[in-house]
Amino acid sequence: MTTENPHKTSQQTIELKQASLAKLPAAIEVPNYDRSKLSAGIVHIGVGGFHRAHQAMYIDQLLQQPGNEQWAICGVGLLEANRELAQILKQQDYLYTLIVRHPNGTVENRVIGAMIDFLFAPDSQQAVIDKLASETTKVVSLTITEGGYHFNPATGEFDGSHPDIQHDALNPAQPKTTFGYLAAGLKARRDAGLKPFTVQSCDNIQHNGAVTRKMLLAFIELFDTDLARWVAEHVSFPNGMVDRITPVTTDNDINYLAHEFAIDDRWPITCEAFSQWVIEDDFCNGRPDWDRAGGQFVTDVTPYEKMKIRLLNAGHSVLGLLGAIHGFATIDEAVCDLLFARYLRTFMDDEVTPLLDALPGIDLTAYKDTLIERFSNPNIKDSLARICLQSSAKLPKFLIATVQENLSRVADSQLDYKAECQIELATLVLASWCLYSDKRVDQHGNALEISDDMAQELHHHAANTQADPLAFLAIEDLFGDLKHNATFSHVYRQCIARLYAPNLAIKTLMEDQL
Ligand code: CS2
Repeated sequence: MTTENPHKTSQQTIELKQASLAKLPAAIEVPNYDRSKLSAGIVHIGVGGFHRAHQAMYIDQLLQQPGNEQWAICGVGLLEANRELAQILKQQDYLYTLIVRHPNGTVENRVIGAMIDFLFAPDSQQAVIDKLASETTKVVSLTITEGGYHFNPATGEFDGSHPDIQHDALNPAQPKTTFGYLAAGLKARRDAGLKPFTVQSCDNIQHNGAVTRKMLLAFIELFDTDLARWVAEHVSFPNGMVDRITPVTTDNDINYLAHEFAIDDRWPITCEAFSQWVIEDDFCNGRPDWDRAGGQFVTDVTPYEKMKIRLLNAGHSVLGLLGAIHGFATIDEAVCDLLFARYLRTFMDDEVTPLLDALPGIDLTAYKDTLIERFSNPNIKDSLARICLQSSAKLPKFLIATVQENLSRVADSQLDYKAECQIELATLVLASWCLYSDKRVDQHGNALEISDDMAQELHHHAANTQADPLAFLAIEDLFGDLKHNATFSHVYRQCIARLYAPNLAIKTLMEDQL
């Protein structure tokens, strides 16, 4: 561990590679296990920053304990956008630096050695299927984001309309999507008389295992009912709650390693110190001892995931949307504003906490205190752009579900609902999302980037708000029937009227909602 500028060096830059590990300064921890002895029992699809800060770090911890050599990771990238990552990882022997930044300025730097191969699927389709079909592959884990699961957020049913899903259903031997590859790999195993692998979702979705199972089966049903039956019977899909705040890598991270330690790592990952992984122990073909690396096995992950998604992720969205309209750039900047902090805390206390089950061993007040501390970490520059990215895939589960659950406690059109539930603070966030999608500028007129698969639809509906204040809510796939709920639409209309009034000052509206 180190605090500031500890090992400034004038030496020549060292390229991060297996052969150069021994030359790295002592302040950088390196794998103390023999990577040449490892084999990849895990194939991971979707090697983003989160996977490398979370699951790969857990495996790295495990590999430091003898007897776990079979649990290294082979990464798989399905998207054209992964081409550069594939090249960089290969060049660096799949090594990268994890920069863990504590709130007090302490930094821990560790080279993670858990990944030993990476397959870029667009160039190596058969190699990916062969890897999935290989007997040594025991677990296939996923971080493919909410959108990768193809479910309709309002109904929870499989949505097979994506052109790539349709392609894969028609051409199961030449897949493009995660589901297509999983089906091809599982089919090859069944045909070869092998046991299947476990499919372990590490995405931020409630009941991520059950959702993966339901969507994958619905997809396979489209073209091979026998295979679907076999998968339903033999494959396990454990649910899990994952947590670690991991901002997008920037040049600052690369420059930090170059300037402080003369290390040339082209894709390091920065993350916070906190990390949590709660897993249901349901693996059909063996598993790593995640609990020996800091993970926790439980029989039912439901209350943990609800707590995390409705407090942490929703809290991020509250700060993200309101903060973006205010003109803030990062989460820490937003939460260090006293009004934003109070708004967030009141939202968590009044609108979410009453819906959460008590959890043995978890003190919700302490959990919320810790969240505010984590969000305030000045060394984690988590951009609001990352938080607002793909809001259409996030908000239905993070925030809209909370509003719906609160509303279900009162009869529709009950305008004196406040004794039963609170919805004001979340509603302002949803109305702000409408403004954000409509105007695409902050309150000072600066452009806001909208990166969302539904960007056009969001904009199209939001742009009708002047004519019909409830226009945005017509997107039923996101809002369900909220538009027809008299209690909700009353509060929402008030928010819209104020958000669309001249000289918007979001903080005044926030203050008034409190
Ligand atoms: C964030 C999450 O994407 C988001 O909106 O809330 O990525 C969050 O940082 C992680 O879930 C933390 O575990």
